[in-house]
Amino acid sequence: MSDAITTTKTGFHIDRIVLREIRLKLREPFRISSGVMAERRIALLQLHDASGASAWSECVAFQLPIYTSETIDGAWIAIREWLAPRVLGQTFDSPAAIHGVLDKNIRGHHMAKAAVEMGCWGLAATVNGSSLSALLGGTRDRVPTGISLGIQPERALLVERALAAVAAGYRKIKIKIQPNQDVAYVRAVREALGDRVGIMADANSAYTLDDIEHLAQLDAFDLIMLEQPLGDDDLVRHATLQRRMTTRICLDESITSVNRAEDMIALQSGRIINIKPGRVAGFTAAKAIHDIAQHAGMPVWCGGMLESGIGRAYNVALASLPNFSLPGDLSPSARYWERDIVSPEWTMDDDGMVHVPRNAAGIGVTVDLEMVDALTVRIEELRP
Ligand code: OSB
Ligand code: MG
Repeated sequence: MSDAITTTKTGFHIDRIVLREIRLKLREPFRISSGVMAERRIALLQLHDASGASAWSECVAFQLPIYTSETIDGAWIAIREWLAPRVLGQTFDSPAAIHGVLDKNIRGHHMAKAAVEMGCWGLAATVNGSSLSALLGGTRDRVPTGISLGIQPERALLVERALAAVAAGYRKIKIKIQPNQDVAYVRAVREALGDRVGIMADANSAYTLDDIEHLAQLDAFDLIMLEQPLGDDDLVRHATLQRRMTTRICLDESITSVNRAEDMIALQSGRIINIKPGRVAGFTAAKAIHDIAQHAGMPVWCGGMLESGIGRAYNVALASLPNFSLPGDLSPSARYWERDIVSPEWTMDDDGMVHVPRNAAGIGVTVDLEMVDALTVRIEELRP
């Protein structure tokens, strides 16, 4: 095994892909400004090569188009009909080649593309005996973790959650906000927590420029950042808002590609980027955005999509790159699920750090196939 880990080849061949949907109940419903989720419908891929090696990946699209336009059902069709056929039966020298293969003349469908593209990174790591983090160029073996707290019906409940999160060791507290549950909620958390830990807010596009003076009130709370206050595709108005606020704006939904990240930097639409590999069509674009931001002196951090332990493995590997300098939304398995589908489950130490599995080949966790089979509601085998 240790011999394999030192191998530097990155080639792989994709024989077949098993596409399935599982349903996994969240321990409690998660509410953002655009909707609420109580259960995750998750598309999982298992990519197989001829030697019998395989790697799992996860499509992060939600059931409903409340975050971006993608949905699990649309992604299912995109993967089966257009994306998987481009890689099945093919040999590739490097997973870095996959992004272009999937992107050519297929618009959008980033989360579907990412599921295939990242699975190829996972397969390359597995076949070639490298950890996903090392294959990607990650440098750290522990990454700091923040928690994203959904919108609560009352301020007191939010404060209670925030205090518990700080006690658990989290390095950053992110508060979901929406009109009428914003300034007073943030103030309550800041008063309860003092300056023990960084606080931020995420609006998931709930505001318009008509709210500019209202949003500027958030400047009073010394937030690390305000995430995606305006439209998901709106870089120009975010620049106007950023000029009016001292709080740094972080873009999430708006950054769908390397070009959008360049545009954000050029237009000064914000000062921080939340990178979710699913949103940008996979690791190749995620790493390119990381590199561009690093060059521009702009911090990035790794967002989350309420992933299972499979998606989390990819996020943790990504977050081990050097410019992921702010804590990611990388909560441990137990924050989301009664039981995760991987072992070991993802955990966080008392210092709020997640350990990057850099000593194992592949994604670093083992999938509990019995559990996944029991949760599967549909399955298709894709062949060349
Ligand atoms: O905007 O980052 C977001 C969850 C669902 C939809 C959008 C977002 C989120 C989160 C959760 O903030 C992050 C996590 O996985 O813990
Ligand atoms: Mg967000």
